[in-house]
Amino acid sequence: MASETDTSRSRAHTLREKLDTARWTLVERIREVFKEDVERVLLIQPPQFPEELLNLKIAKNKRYYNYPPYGLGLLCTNLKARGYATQILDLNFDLLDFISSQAGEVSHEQVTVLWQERIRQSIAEFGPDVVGISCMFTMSHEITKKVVRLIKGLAPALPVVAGGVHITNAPEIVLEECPEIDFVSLFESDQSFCDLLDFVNDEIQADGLSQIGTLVADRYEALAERRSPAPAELDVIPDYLDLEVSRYSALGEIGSYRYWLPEDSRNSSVLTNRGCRAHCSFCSVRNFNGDGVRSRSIASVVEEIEQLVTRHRITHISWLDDDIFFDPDRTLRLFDAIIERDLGITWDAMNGIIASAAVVRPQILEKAVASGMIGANFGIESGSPEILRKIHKPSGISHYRKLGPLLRQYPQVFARAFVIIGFPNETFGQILQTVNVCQEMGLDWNTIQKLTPLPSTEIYEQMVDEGLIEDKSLNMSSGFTLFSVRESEKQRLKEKDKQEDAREFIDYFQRDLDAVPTREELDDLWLLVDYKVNYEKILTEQEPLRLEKMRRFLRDVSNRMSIDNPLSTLFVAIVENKLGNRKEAQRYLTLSKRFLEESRYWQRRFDVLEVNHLYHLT
Ligand code: B12
Ligand code: SF4
Repeated sequence: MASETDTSRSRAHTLREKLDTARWTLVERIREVFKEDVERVLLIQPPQFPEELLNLKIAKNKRYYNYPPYGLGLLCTNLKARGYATQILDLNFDLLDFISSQAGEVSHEQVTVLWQERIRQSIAEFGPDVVGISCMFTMSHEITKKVVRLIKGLAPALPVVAGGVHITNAPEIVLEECPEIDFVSLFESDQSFCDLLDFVNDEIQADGLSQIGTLVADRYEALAERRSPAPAELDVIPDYLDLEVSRYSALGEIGSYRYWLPEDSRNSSVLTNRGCRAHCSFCSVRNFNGDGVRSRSIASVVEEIEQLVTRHRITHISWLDDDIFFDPDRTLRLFDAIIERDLGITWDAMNGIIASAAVVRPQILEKAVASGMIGANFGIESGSPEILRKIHKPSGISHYRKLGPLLRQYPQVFARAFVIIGFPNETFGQILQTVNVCQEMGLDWNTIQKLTPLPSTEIYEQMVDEGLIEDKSLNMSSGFTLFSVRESEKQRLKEKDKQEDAREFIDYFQRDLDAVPTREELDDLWLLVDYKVNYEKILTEQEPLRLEKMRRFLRDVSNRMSIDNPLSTLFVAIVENKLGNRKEAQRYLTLSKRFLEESRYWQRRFDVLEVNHLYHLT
């Protein structure tokens, strides 16, 4: 009679023969890491700002992002359906809650102690069999590593799985830099993560494993074939367990239109489509979600909104979609369904609507507004046809020319453009074309960003080939914008750190337009573009609703986002003056003068922008 060991050896042998090498390697590694069955799953959302860059004043102003962890909520629903007990630890929420609850100053040390303590507490009290950690942004890379190391320090044998967009985009870098992570979960993991745990518990066979990677003897091994959730599997509503969904927007931003919403607005987010029809070369969405767009049923979307309204008293939704206007007929049906339910919500689309999608069927915008749209970003990126072609933007200048007048029919909507400068080999002249197109479109605001080459994107490869960035690196120290600090704020901080950096500022558009700006020049160019597309137009604006929009937006910039900024405060004064609020105008004018006197950086820029005379206009 064969012994038990013989039987299991022969079973292993048969399995080994049936599986390809990669799958077998993963199976062995899973058996090595998971010593016990899994019942309890702890899911962690790390802080969404690099700890060392945390600006406590901005946190107190509730200006950091604070979204309920949608992806983890979906995982919870699916895990619970398969019988697992789950807990979500949202460290981002906990930290912002802590900071805002303290009357006085909070130190960075206190913040660190707090998140570490929360993890300790959860592990001790909940007793997880596995920890799942989410990492969406490249700028959360370092803090994610710290969180994982703490967990492994506390419980070395506790398996740790990391998932999310950044993990998927750079799995090898993540594992190399943080080998304490046992497995990376790739792509949309709605089912694949549950499958992994089911496999550990012998509920499914090895061929059910997918989208998972690990390090074996320092080598990256993965089952990297994508198994995106099927359409029916998208009709899932996130289970936020006991998270205080109704308090999230009171502690930070959800969407970016707080200034355009009632003060007591309670915001949350909803996802209706996965993926995007386009393939812009700088964007990592296609790598993560795969080709094309998959839509959820409208009934499921509306049910989710209804639950948010009734359970959490949510009044405003920020769509998480990358391509919210995909499939015009479905989009119209969705907006009609929202109108029919009469839920009294407003909504925003802050991820960059495809401009061509908005102009080819103007009825979509009409229904969007009727169903509650109060704010939207449009992905414009550049005003140079050549750059738009190179980056495969799905819209062109002709669409942008139509978009401006179309949006002016809905003055109640705060419309913004996303603009990028610093594409590889982009000249000053091409950036000037962007300035001209933005001025012509005349949207309420233009959000300008310097290009960030994200791992796994076409532009990243291109820049590696051209020797502009380092391969297999996050290029974090190369001066790219990995974090949503306003560019002028970054420059100001640099100046503060290093007095001699208050270098000359010049109007680059008066120089050789065929030249390509250096990275340093791009920092200054950012301010110049910002001034030309956002501030200049205010000087001639007379329309009261547009001025009101500027008033609210600039007050938000001056009081909550940027610190001691004489430009935004000067323009608040100008707008207040135009609206007849003389006292407020005076107050902001005095503030602006004081900030200007204190900063050599700004004095140089004011000279070149020729704005000093504006102090006499109000
Ligand atoms: C909504 C959104 C935002 C929102 C809110 C994000 C949030 N906290 O929920 C806000 C406005 C804050 C935002 C801001 C930014 N964003 Co954004 N954003 C998105 C967007 C459009 C959708 C994200 C989302 O909620 N998806 C829906 C949920 C269901 O998916 P998910 O969370 O990824 O979860 C799934 C999987 O990832 C996985 N998973 C997730 N966690 C875990 C954990 C475990 C254990 C496992 C197993 C699996 C798993 O399973 C889930 C179910 O499938 C994505 C694009 C995209 N399609 O991902 C860009 C995206 C994430 N953003 C991006 C960028 C660049 C930014 C900004 C830097 C923009 C800027 N320059 O200012 C800022 C940075 C914010 C900051 N912290 O400073 C890039 C990120 C690239 C990168 N590597 O960093 C993306 C990919 C878009 C792009 N153009 O490439 N963003
Ligand atoms: S349209 Fe937006 S989401 Fe789609 S690929 Fe381009 S940048 Fe990414």
